[in-house]
Amino acid sequence: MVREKATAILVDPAEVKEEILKKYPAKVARRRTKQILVNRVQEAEQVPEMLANTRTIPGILTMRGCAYAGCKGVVLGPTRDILQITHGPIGCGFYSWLTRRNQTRPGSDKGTNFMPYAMSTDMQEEEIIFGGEKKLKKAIQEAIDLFHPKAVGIFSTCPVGLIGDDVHSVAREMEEKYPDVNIFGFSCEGYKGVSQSAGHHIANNKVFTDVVGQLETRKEGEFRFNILGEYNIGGDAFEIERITDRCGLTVHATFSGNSEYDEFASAHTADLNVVMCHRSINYMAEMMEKRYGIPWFKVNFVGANATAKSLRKIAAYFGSPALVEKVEKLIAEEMVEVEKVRDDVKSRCEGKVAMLFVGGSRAHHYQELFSEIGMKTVSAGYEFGHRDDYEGRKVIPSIVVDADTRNIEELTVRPDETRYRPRKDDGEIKRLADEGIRFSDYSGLMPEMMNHTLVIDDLNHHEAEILIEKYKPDVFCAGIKEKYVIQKGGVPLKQLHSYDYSGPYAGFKGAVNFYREIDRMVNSKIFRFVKAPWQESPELAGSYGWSR
Ligand code: CFM
Repeated sequence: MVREKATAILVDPAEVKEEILKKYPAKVARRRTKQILVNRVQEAEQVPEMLANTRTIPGILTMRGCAYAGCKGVVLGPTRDILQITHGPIGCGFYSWLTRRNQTRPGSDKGTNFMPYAMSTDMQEEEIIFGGEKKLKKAIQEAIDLFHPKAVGIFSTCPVGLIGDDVHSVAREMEEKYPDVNIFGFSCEGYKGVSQSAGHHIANNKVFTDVVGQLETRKEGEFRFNILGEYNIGGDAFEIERITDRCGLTVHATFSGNSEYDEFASAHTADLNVVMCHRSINYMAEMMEKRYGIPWFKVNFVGANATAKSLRKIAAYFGSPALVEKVEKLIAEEMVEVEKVRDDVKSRCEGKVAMLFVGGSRAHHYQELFSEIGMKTVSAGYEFGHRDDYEGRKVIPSIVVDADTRNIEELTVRPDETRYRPRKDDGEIKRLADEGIRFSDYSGLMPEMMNHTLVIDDLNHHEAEILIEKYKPDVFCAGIKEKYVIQKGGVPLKQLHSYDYSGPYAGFKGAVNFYREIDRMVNSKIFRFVKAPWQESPELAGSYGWSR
C-alpha cells in the first residue's frame, strides 16, 4: 500500500500533543506537557517557555548521551595532538573512538595525529576494588614514552567518580615528572548532569583554565578569528576553511574541528570569536570575552544563505572595504553552482515536510537548508538544549538553577591583568550593533520556527511514532538510535550527527551536497512500500525461558 501524503497544515499540533500525552501516566504527562510546545512567536521574539535541561524520566528511552561523551567525544575528541586517555572500562573509550566522524588533517605527513588511536586504562575488577590511580599513572607514562605528546587529557568515566580516583592529583604528579607536557584531567563522569551538555561545560572550563593563554604565538593575517563550536563532522570545517581562506580571513583556532593544541593555547590572541554551536561552547566564548576582551557573535555556516550572511557579518566586524569586496565576490561566485542545484532540487522538494530531532544546535541550523529547497520543518527539538537554545539568551536570567546544574563548576572569570584588550571601543560595538550584529546573543530555535509547529525537548520513541503517524513527514532527521525504527515505519531518516557516512554539509559545497542527498531521499519511492512487522501484528509477545 502506498502511504497517503499529508501536508503539515492539515495537522493540528495541539491534537498531536494530546495524543502523545494520552498514553502517559498522569505524573509523566504533567511533566511532558511542559516539554512539548506548540510554537507561537510574539513580539520581541517571545515564545512559550520550554522545560529543558532536566532529568529524563526513568523508564523513558531517551535519545541523550552522557557527560563523558560531551567532554571527551564532543569537545576534545576532534583535536589531533592532545593525547587523550579514557580512565575507565574499555567500552567507554572504544565507543567514543571516531564514531562521530570528526575528521582532521595534520599539516604534513610528519604532523602529529593521535586520532587513529583509542587509549584507555581498560579498568578491571581489581582497579574498581583497589583503586585505579596506579594504573592511570602507568598508562600516562607509557603514552608519554611512546608518543612524546605536548599535552595529555585524562577523561573520567562513571566508575572513576564512584570509587573516588583523583585524576587531577595524578595529572599534577605526572606533570611534575614531565614539566614539558601539559597534563590535565576532566571530572566528566558519565552521570554528571543530565546529558552530554554537562560534559561540554566541564570541557570548556578545563580547556580555558589549563590550555588557552599558554602560548603567545600568532598566525599571520590581518583578520584573525576563532570559530567556536564547529567539530568538523564529515569535513564541515574543511569546507569552512576553504571559504574563509578564499576571503583572506585567518581562522586562528577552531574549537575543535581540525584543531591542534597550539591553536587552543594561543586562541586568546585572535580578534573575534564566532560561535557555531551555541550549546556546546558558549561558556568558552563568554570566558574569553571576560578575560581577554574578545567579542563574540553567533554565526551559522549550515545553509548557503546562512553562510553568506555569516561571512558578511565577519567582514563587517573587521570593517575593511577590501575584505567586504572579497567576501561579496566569493559569495557571487559560489552561489552560481548553489543556485543551479538548489532550483533544480527545489522543483521536486517544494512543500515537502521535515522533522529534526538532534543534539543542541543542529535541529535549528538544518532548518535553513530545508527552507532553501522549499521544505517545511513542522516539528523539531533538541536532545539536550537548554532554555536559551530554545527561547534565546534573553531568558538566561530567569533560568532556575537546579541541583544537577550546580553539580558543574561555574568559573569566576576576571579580566587578565596584562592581556585584557578590548578589540573594539564601545562606539564601534554600538555602530555594529545598530547595523544588526547581535553581540553575545543567540536568538534560539523557537523564534525562528513557524507558528503552530511542534517543538519537543528530549523526544522518545513513543512520541516519534505518533509524530510519524500523524504528520507522515517526508524525511525525519535524527541519529543512529532512531534510524531503523523510523525507516521501518516507511519514512527515510537522515542522520544529522554522523551524516550517514556523507558530508560535508556546511558552507556552499556542503549545501549542494545536502540538497542532492535530500532530493534522493524524499523522492525515492522505496520507503512508501515498506511495511514494518508491527503494522500487521502490532503487539509482539515475548517470554523468558528455554525450549529445546
Ligand atoms: Fe553542538 Fe555538535 Fe550539536 Fe553537540 Fe552532539 Fe554533534 Fe549534535 Mo551529535 S556539539 S550540540 S553534543 S552541533 S555530537 S557535532 S551532532 S548531538 S546537534
